[in-house]
Amino acid sequence: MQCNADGAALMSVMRRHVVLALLAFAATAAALDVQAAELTFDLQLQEGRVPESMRLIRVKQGDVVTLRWTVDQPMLLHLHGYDIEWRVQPGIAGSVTFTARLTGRFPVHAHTVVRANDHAREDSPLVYVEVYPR
Ligand SMILES: [Cu+2]
Repeated sequence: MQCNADGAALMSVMRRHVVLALLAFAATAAALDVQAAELTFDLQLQEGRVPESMRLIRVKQGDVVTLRWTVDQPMLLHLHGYDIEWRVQPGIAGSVTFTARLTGRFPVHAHTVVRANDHAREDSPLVYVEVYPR
């Protein structure tokens, strides 16, 4: 009988440890969730414009942001401030992923691809990325 009672006490202690471990895990997961999110935005360009409802992208500092573009003409896209450039083509979803380290408001605009590395022509911004402090 004594042996069974000890066994029950031991089980009780073990259960407590499992619960504490689960709580610790949940706390870690919550902390990570507060720190950063992975966000993907789908942007469809038609006749050189993004629909108005998609023109403002709001994220928080530290978020990992993916902009996935569908376009109707080849272009070179440019995220100012972060100075990231990437090429997109019709028929291929062109993505760019970056970590939003800088806060502020950053325009993305297109450099129509006439020749390689043509920077002569800059159109007005397609979208703005707004990065808020966490
Ligand atoms: Cu530019």
